[in-house]
Amino acid sequence: MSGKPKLHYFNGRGRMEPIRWLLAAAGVEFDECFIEKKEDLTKLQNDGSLLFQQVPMVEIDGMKLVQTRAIMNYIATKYNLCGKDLKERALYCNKFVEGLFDLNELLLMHVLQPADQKEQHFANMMDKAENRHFPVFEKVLKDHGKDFLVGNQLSRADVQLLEVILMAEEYKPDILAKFPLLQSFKARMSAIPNIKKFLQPGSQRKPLADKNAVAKVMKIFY
Ligand code: P9H
Repeated sequence: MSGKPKLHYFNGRGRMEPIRWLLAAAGVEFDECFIEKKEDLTKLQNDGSLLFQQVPMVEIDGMKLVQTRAIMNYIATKYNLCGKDLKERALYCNKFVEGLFDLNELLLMHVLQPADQKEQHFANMMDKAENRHFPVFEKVLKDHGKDFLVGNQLSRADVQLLEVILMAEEYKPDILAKFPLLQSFKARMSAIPNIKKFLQPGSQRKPLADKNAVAKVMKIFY
């Protein structure tokens, strides 16, 4: 099937944002079908489009794919963004990607925390970013001295690292202060034409959810 992939999700970051990033980095145009209210989700659930009754769901190449990681595995493999061979994929790319998913999960769930848990969640997420995840990637870049995390070519790990760096900076603008190689990585990645385009206003990149956006998500999913 030809045509653009069609992304089914609400009009916000959530679990779809890393998929949007990956498609954008691969230079793939995509359409979005936004879930605005509970009935939109119920309709997708009732028509059998969602294997586990959940979104993200992406229509691509004649398939209706669900599960964030399954969707991203397909896109990354199709567009050669997961290392050049099985070993490179296992030893580097997949491990980096899973570590980045862990940090991404903390960052993306912050807006959904109840008021009385926000402070503790914030401290934990910043601790993990600064003292667990970012030091790993700073060291990887230092040890091999290359421009990209894996095999000296752009991979999904680079795309996901840039995404979480930018998310973490929204919460703490100087979070990269102790990580000079991540600073230059960020500058380098942001200058790649497909990524540069995605970072510009008017792209399909979504903003950090404000109170109203969070309330809308809660009404749809809870
Ligand atoms: N393993 C919204 C904002 C931030 C983070 C998460 C949810 C999980 C995958 C309907 N989908 C609130 O929690 C909404 C998944 C997919 C799967 C869903 C239902 C979520 C959110 C919406 N819920 O990685 O694809 O959790 O469809 O009936 O379970 S996203």
